Amino acid sequence: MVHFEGVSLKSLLHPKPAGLVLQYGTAGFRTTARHLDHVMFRMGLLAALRAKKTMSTIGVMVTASHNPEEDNGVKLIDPMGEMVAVAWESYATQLTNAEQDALLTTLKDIIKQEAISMDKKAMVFVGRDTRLSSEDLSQAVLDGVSSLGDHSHDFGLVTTPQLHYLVRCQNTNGSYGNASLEGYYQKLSQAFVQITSKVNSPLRIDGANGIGALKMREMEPFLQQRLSFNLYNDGTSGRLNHLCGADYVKVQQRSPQGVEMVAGERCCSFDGDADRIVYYYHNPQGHFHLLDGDKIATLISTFIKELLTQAGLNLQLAVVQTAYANGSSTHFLQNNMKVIVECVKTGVKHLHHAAQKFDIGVYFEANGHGTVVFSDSAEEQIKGLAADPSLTEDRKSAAQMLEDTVNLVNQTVGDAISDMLLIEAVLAVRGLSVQQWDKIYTDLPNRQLKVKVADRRAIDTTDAERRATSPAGLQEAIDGIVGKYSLSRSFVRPSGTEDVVRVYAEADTQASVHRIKHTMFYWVTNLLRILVL
Ligand code: 16G
Ligand code: MG
Repeated sequence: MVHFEGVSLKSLLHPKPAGLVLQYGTAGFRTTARHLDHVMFRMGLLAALRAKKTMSTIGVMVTASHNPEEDNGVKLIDPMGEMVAVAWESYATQLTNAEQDALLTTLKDIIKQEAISMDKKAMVFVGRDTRLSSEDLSQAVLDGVSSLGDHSHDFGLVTTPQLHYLVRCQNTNGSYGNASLEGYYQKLSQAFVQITSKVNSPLRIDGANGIGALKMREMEPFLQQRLSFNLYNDGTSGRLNHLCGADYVKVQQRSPQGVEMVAGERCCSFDGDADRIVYYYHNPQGHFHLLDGDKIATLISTFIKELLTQAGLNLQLAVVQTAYANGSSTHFLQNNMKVIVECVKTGVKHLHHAAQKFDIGVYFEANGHGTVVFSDSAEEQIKGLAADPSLTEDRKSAAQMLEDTVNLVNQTVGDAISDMLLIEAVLAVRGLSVQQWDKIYTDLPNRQLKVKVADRRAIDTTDAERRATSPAGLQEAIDGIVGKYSLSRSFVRPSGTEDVVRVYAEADTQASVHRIKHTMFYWVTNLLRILVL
């Protein structure tokens, strides 16, 4: 029997500012930290309900990822370490927006609608990033869980993907790994050490002044000196995500502050919660070169495809991208690599689910968020082959390398640390320099732009956000603009995390991109202004 008095009483300590309305966005709630105390308490409640419903451990991560330090946010993690089921996002929004006196009724409605049995105790795992506000906010989550009489485990400072990993380990009784940070470090390090026979030249890591830097330091002893790296922006002095980190580097297309760039040497940047990574280097002339999620997906999928061929395994391999994927990458994957390429809407949950339809699905957003998912059958076949004593040496070593790759990947969600280790392993095994990797294909010049409009919801899109269905006339205008340039593409979509509209443009030259961007800006502001009048 549950007594809801605990909820009533404790919720008073985490009051909702009257009238405040928030929306569970692409990756959870994200806004200024000042507005989030009641949200966190209520997400503690919801996580406990979700845990009872699924009879599994659920995760709650307190972070606002690459947003500025003053923001914060919260993401719920489902039993297999995935983003929470979409159907529950609306419960999250309802519960968050219920005024103080309607909280219990809303909570009971969800319990009734989902027919949740309240008898058994639930378990919720909680983690947080390094933001100043995160400690108090994660305490509010813990209060929410305990007010229903349920249990929680506070992992404290962890990267987002570490918490996803911990949840999956817990719910699979250890078959995915040990549900501890040590288990995470051991699993990944062991796989990395097994794949790499030689050590690469030092890697420069920009930790975005966030949790990733801290966790790399923790992991260092486990890596047995097989990875040589220097950490910059490790949080000891600079501000989180300020002029550094994966998002800054990708959007600005320039190196972060605080990293000593040496021509030809590879660098990478994590984002604030270490679920994204991008690589880059300066050429001898000092020009910046970016290797984003598309380049990473190409490197990893090529590696896996070659190993599959060498091992004689017939498994279906696909790459999942979004509209932001550089046209050159899609062309290369489809025409040179001959792999299946799917395009889906922005947001990890969409990519993840699309990738799960294949034996092996490599998914990456151009912004550097991505991972590889292996079906149960693919994993079994790889393991079976690696253990087969009758194989030729060649096939055996490929099968074993595939098995190590499976172990090196955090399949629950994009993970900067795991991705970085996999990239470093591939570069070492294939003897590739960062320049050689970069030359696999040449990116088309591209730019992004954000536009503030009165109502971004005036834009509707279709075809994985590549075409606009409203406002009327916008798509026709875009077709007219891009028709004038070669290899050009452009689209507009409303952001799922900020109150802005995003414009993307690519073409054969920087000058064309520039012109498309400007004309797009004109049309977007013009059409949306007309709409809101
Ligand atoms: C969130 C998403 C990311 C997506 C971004 C788009 C997750 C875990 N994160 O950060 O995948 O690329 O939103 O933001 O799903 P936007 O809608 O503002 O462009
Ligand atoms: Mg992130």
